[in-house]
Amino acid sequence: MDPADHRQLVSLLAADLGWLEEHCRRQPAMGRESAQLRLAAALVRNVAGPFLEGQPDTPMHVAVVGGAGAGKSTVVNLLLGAAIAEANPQAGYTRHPTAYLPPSASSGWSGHLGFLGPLRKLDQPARADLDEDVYQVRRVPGSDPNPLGDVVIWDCPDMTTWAATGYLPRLIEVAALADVVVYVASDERYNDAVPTEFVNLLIRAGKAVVIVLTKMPDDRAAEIIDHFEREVLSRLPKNPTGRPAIPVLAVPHLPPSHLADPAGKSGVYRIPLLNQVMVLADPAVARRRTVQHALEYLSTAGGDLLDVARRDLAAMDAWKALVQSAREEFEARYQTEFLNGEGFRRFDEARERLLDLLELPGAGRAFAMTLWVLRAPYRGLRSIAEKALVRPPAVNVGEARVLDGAFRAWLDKVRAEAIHRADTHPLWKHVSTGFSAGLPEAATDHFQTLLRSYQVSSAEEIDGAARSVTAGLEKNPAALVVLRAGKLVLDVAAIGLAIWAGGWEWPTLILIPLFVSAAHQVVELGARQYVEGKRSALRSRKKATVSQTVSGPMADWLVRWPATGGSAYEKLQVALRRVPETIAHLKHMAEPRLRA
Ligand SMILES: Nc1nc2c(ncn2[C@@H]2O[C@H](COP(=O)(O)OP(=O)(O)OP(=O)(O)O)[C@@H](O)[C@H]2O)c(=O)[nH]1
Ligand SMILES: [Mg+2]
Repeated sequence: MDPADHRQLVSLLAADLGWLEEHCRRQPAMGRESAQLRLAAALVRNVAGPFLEGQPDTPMHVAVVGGAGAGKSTVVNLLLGAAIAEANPQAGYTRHPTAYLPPSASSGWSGHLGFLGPLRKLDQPARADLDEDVYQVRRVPGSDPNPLGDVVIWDCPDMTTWAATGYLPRLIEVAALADVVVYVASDERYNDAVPTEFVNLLIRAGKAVVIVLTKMPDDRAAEIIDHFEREVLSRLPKNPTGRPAIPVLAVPHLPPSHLADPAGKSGVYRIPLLNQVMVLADPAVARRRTVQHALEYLSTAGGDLLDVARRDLAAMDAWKALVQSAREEFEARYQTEFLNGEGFRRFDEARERLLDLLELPGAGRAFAMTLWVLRAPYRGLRSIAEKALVRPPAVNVGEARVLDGAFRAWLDKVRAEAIHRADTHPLWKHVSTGFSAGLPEAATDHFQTLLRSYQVSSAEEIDGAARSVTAGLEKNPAALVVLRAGKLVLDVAAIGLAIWAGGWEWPTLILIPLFVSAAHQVVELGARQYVEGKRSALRSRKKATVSQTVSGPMADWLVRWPATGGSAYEKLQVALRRVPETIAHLKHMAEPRLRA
């Protein structure tokens, strides 16, 4: 394994999760989700990273967590066997994590790149209430080795709210690192919702947990443990097989003299606690379990973690739907305002050409001319009738103007809707701000580019379609001969019919032009039908072309707009795609070592 590989993956994943957390924190009521993302990033930094880096399996990290004033620092003292951690009556006193190193504990475990994320190691001891993104390491004086062996015991700030600011991220950083979490709850507040949700999250994340209930009267310890198991533990996530069971211990309310002497007078509570922690912190298995559970959690909770983006994704879908519905209106407007009214004059010319083509060439020309002369009264009458009946063609405003107008309406619609929804989600805010900061100009530029290339191909398309009215026949002399012969037969039959009807009398002189004109009318009708078919095919084709080359790409451009230009939504999409991939990759890298 190339060390650069896993380092890169670890920092990429931690950064993506960190970015999602930051994004999540900017939205109201997402504290729980941001904490969850912080935990995931911290598992990557503090568990997966050091493991892939080949760090030794010890020291074991034991983190003591719980609600404000629950007795965490007191429990740390029990674990250390010395009253060293600052227990203070002011609830929420401990503000940053402190690592206590028993005399036997190894050092040098904090050098790993990215270790504890943003927390800086203090060089000098400081008071536990120093409220900064720091941690300190204190060596426990004396020479007695701790019964837990090579262990680091972490005293942590409390867990009272999901508001993802202040010291909660510091606590999460250390909880992620821990091989064993000791969760402390005082008798009066042991089912407080937020600390319970927190321990729930840690259990789901695969942490080995010991629960310590504190400060109850001695004689109620058993009853309170029982109650806790029934009311709280039973609602915590079911322990998947292979996971350690969750022991519950009681440390009743102790007199100050006992608090001051954890190894001696409080020994009766200290020993069971050490025993439980010792089982879970067995160096032969504990670290491997920590790593394995962390990776399992990351890969199974991947979907949950990305759930924080669900509102963003829903907003993106709504934006997409809006753009698409405005696009449909654009296309409908093009249809009614342009296509339906546009006659495509080139087709009228094409029809004339088609009729010309059907006339006899060469020697037949004289016959055709004679018929043309015979039809003169009919042409005269028809032109008078047409002038009287046919309305002048509707004024056609031109395709480009219709498209321009429809596009402006499209933009107006999405602008109005974005402003209307601006308060419902940051995406709408982003779009509505965009409308006064260059979005309409950029969109119009893009539209004009699409329109220009469409117009070039469109002129060619109309020409081609009009040409195709006669091109087929011109290239097919056999068919042309058949059609001309057909027309000749029709004309001759009309003359024959006129002579048959009128005999060799003077009315025949009227009947012949009449019948010849009627025959021509039939041919014209056929030609008209044929050309109309071509014309309406061109309309549908133009509609499809506008959709494919103008409105479709324009809609894509608008849909993508919020996720471009380095916006949050662009990063969001990258992170959503990359996080599951990177988790899978890291897991894959760790597996051979976990099996070894
Ligand atoms: N008398 C007595 N006081 C206790 C006992 N356990 C904790 N306390 C006191 O309760 C207060 C809070 O205990 P801590 O151990 O500081 O609690 P914590 O969880 O570390 O509190 P924060 O760090 O402020 O969140 C301190 O004044 C302790 O001395 C106990 O068993 N008996
Ligand atoms: Mg404390």
